[in-house]
Amino acid sequence: MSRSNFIPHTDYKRYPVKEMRQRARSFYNEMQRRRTVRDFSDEDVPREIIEDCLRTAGTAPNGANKQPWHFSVVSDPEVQKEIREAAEEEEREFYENRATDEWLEALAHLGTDANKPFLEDAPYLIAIFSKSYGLKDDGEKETFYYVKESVGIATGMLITAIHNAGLASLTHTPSPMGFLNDILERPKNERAFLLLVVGYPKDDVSVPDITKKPLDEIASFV
Ligand code: IYR
Repeated sequence: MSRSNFIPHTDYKRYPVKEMRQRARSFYNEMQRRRTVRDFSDEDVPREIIEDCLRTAGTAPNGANKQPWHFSVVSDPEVQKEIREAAEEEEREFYENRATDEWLEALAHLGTDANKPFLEDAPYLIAIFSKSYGLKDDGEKETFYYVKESVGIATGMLITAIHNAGLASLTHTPSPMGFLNDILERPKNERAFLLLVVGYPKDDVSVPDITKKPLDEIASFV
C-alpha cells in the first residue's frame, strides 16, 4: 500500500487515563441531557452557530471520503410554510391510512400527530440529503459508497453539535420526503434523508417520560 500522500497526524491528542475517564463520563453526562423537543420558540439563532454545527457534521467519517451529503438550511418563513404544508399532507396520509395499528401504538406515548407547527415556529430547518452518486463537471456519474451509513453518521454528529451548542433539535421524517427535492430545488442524485428542526425549546417545554436502555442491554463485551 502506497502511503506517499500521508501526513503526520499531529492533531491527535493523547490524555492521561484519569483524564480520559473524566472526559468520557462528562461527555456522557452532557449527552444524556439531550432530548428531542417538539415545541420550538421562534427566537432567532445566530447563523454562525448553525454553520459551525454543519462544519462538525462535515468532519464525519464516510465511504472513500466522497462526503455524500448536502445540508439545505432553511430560515425563510415562506419556504418553511411550504415545507410545513407539504409535510402535513404526507403526515395526514400516514396517520390516517399508511401507518399500521402497531406503528400508531408504538408512537402513542410520544404524543405526535399530523400537525407540525414546529416546521414554521423554529428558526431553522436543516434538510439533510444523501447523494446516491456524484455528478462530475462533465455530467458523468461518480460512484459513492456506504451512503446511508455515511449520512447517518454525519447526522448524528450534527445532532450532537447542536446539543453541544445549547440548542434543541427534532429529527422529523415525513415519508415520503420527495417534496423536499422540489421545494429546495435539489438535483435528482440527492434523496432527502431527514429534516432536522433546530432552535430553542419553547419556555417550559415538556418531553415524554421515557428512558434509554442501560448499558447491559445495549452492549456486550466478549
Ligand atoms: N413521521 C411521523 C411519525 C413518527 C414516526 C416515528 I418511528 C417517530 O419516532 C416519531 C414520529 C411524524 O413525524 O409524526
